[in-house]
Amino acid sequence: MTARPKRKSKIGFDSGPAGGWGSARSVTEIVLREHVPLSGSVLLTKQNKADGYMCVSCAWAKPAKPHPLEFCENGAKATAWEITTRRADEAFFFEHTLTELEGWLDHDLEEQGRLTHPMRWDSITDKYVPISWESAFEEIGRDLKQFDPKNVEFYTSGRASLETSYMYQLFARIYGSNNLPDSSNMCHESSSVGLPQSIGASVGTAVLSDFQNCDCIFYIAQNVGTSSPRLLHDLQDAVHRGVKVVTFNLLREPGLERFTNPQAPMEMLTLKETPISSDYYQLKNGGDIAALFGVSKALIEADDSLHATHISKVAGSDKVPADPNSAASVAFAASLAAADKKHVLDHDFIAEHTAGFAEFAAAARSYSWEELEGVSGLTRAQMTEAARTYAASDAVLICYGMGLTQHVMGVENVQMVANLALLRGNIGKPGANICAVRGHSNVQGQRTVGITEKPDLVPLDTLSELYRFEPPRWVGHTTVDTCNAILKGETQAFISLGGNFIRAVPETAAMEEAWRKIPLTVQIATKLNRSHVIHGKVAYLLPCLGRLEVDQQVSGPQEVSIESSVAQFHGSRGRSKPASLHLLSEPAIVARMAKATLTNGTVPWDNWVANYAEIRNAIERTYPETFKDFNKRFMQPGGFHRPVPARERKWVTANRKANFITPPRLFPEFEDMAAGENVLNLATLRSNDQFNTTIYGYNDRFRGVNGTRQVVFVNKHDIIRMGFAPGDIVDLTTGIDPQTERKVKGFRLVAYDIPKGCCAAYYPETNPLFPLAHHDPQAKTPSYKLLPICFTRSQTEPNQ
Ligand SMILES: Nc1nc2c(c(=O)[nH]1)N[C@H]1C(S)=C(S)[C@@H](COP(=O)(O)OP(=O)(O)OC[C@H]3O[C@@H](n4cnc5c(=O)[nH]c(N)nc54)[C@H](O)[C@@H]3O)O[C@H]1N2
Ligand SMILES: Nc1nc2c(c(=O)[nH]1)N[C@H]1C(S)=C(S)[C@@H](COP(=O)(O)OP(=O)(O)OC[C@H]3O[C@@H](n4cnc5c(=O)[nH]c(N)nc54)[C@H](O)[C@@H]3O)O[C@H]1N2
Ligand SMILES: [Mo]
Repeated sequence: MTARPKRKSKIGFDSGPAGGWGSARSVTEIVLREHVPLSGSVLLTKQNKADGYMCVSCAWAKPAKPHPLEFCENGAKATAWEITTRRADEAFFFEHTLTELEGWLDHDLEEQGRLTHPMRWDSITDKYVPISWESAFEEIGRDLKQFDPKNVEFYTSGRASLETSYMYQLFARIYGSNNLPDSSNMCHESSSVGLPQSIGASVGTAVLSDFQNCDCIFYIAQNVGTSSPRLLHDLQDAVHRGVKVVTFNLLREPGLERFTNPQAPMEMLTLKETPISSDYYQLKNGGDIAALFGVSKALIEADDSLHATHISKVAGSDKVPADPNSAASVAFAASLAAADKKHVLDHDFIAEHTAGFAEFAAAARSYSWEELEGVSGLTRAQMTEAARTYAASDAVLICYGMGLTQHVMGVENVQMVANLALLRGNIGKPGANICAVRGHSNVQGQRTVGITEKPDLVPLDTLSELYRFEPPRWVGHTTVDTCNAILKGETQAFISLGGNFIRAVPETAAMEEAWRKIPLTVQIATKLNRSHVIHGKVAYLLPCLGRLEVDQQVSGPQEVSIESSVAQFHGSRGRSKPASLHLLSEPAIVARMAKATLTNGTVPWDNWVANYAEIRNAIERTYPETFKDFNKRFMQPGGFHRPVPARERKWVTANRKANFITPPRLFPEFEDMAAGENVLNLATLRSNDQFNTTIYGYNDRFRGVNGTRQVVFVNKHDIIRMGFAPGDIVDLTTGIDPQTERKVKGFRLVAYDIPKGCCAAYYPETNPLFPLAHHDPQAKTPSYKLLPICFTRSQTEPNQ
């Protein structure tokens, strides 16, 4: 391969609205660059349709009545990336040693195109060389039989279908392992741990129609324009109905400010923009507990004051005891008086459905406004204003994303969302629900069919009965536990169903070294990435069909299914010609690996692969309520809903109530913090030109960055205070746990609209900074949105 081109970086702030012509141009560019055949553009008309395929990008809902083109800029990019005509074939691997490929950037590895042939690493030449499928499975099975199942990891990235995921967890469990770490452990695990305690649901309660029934949306810590652009249509429609969108975000994300629908010709021609957020509260990262406490405090105190007014009225005095110190609270009190409100809180709902209110209200009252302002970065007036909007609405939908979950206090962040909802009964009624905006296209569904390290979330007795084996009952490894096991040298095999584990996890440097010592790594993948070029002592790279491709089996072309962010199941039928004749489908790979490994003969693996409807029948037998009439319903327009009891106000918690859960503090306490002026709190972000560790390109048009990702966004005052100038090149080091030096070099300082004390940079380039132990203690979700880091002048030029 010719030398990697040096990219020209340009940083400016000319970002237009989300969508619009910028979006159309960005799609065209990637379609041309990936040499997508014309049929590929036709393929896009089938995206997210009942008779088509479900996009491999994000997990946003697929409406029953789709738009003529139900795809977005980033969905189109993901499609182009998968159906590219580029190939990382045998010739490519013949040319390059893996040591050489280690020097390549993430983008350059994946840009080689689709993997075409099963490969095994050859230690003599240091290259991946072709191997037959038969030999690969035989050898992997032989090795797995030798290992202790407790030391084998079965990782899943959130793209694999329900069918594949069900088979994969069954394989792991019959083999004897509950080590089923998945990308969700790094993503919405804080929701999966926090929401069950609060409302007895492990997923959000929202349905798509809530966007049509709400009169206000609180939109917290999610970057809709980049991460789930189709959701912009739902927001836009809501805004057109007069719904207020109240946003809390570290950054002023263009997608949350204004949107031009790239699929509406008149909007494109007239450059008509829809403003999205009616109120935009830019807060510090890690400031959400304080901000939501502020909103709650304003609500609770306004309710207290109405109550006091009522009592004084009854007692003959008419004085309104509004706080004279705050114009916002006076205005809030006046608006309540004008509307002749007796209450701000929904006391009936609180009394009938909840527990823990008194403690929560006492905590909200006890925090001073100064404390809440200091931690959140918002003013009292802003928090009170948000409370007023909240109180004026009958049905509030609360959406949130990674800016809440990826924190040391991620579980508490999520529980604050539930607390806010419970104050006014904003859950389980039309328009009022919690919407956890999920990441990978089937990350939610994988959990539903048993991909979890927690055995109590799986119907083990049913599995045992159906397949006559004794499932392991011990608690398996999360992603963080898996990293610890790898670092300790305990892991004997790592099987990866998609993903790019060592790039996605924290502690990159130590993980890469430990990764090389794993006796066996098996990667099932579509594209080459760093978790493949750095590899175990014995390593296989097994290429699979993507979801967009025709999956031909004995009984004919197959469909698969997925679950969206709003707990709807959908069928998906591949349409595109497979990238290579040698590819196997994911179900086929899992089945053949299982057959080569297991002695238990009770699973009809071959029948399942011959006809995936049989796998769906098995899923239905395992989860009869959730998947009732699975095969009949999964291809219907709009899919079908999974029952979520909290949506019906049935609380499947220990006390059968929805619980207010009071966070013990507003902000995490960091031990061993570096002293000094040059410490800022880092949040890691996605650009508009990436899907996780897949880097499509080096532009982030929304943030005005072109040709580089090696940047750190900092408030201009902080840049100057630290003795730098915008454009200076800096090194970043981790500001906690100083015993281990963690550093990334050569980042350009970009003066940016971000609160003082905070900074932001792209993932995965900054993952070497994250200590493995820096995670939420309950959910073990890494704190990717909050890490103190230090800045020093660099001697290194940016490598992009
Ligand atoms: N194009 C594209 N789409 C994707 C992905 C992708 O990489 N690219 N990834 C997919 C996956 S797996 C996931 S999980 C989702 C991720 O989608 P998001 O949930 O949007 O996650 P991020 O892109 O990491 O950005 C989080 C947002 O939180 C804000 N933020 C950061 N820290 C804080 C904080 O402490 N408080 C508040 N209030 N805001 C904060 C950031 O400014 C940013 O706007 O997207 C999915 N979709
Ligand atoms: N610092 C920091 N780190 C983070 C995050 C962050 O915000 N900040 N976000 C975290 C989050 S939310 C997530 S979800 C994880 C993501 O972690 P992962 O899910 O492990 O990573 P991805 O980048 O999504 O995986 C990309 C690879 O998946 C493979 N692939 C793509 N499609 C298919 C397919 O159809 N089948 C198979 N078998 N393989 C396929 C390709 O080989 C591709 O290279 O990263 C986490 N890491
Ligand atoms: Mo994610």
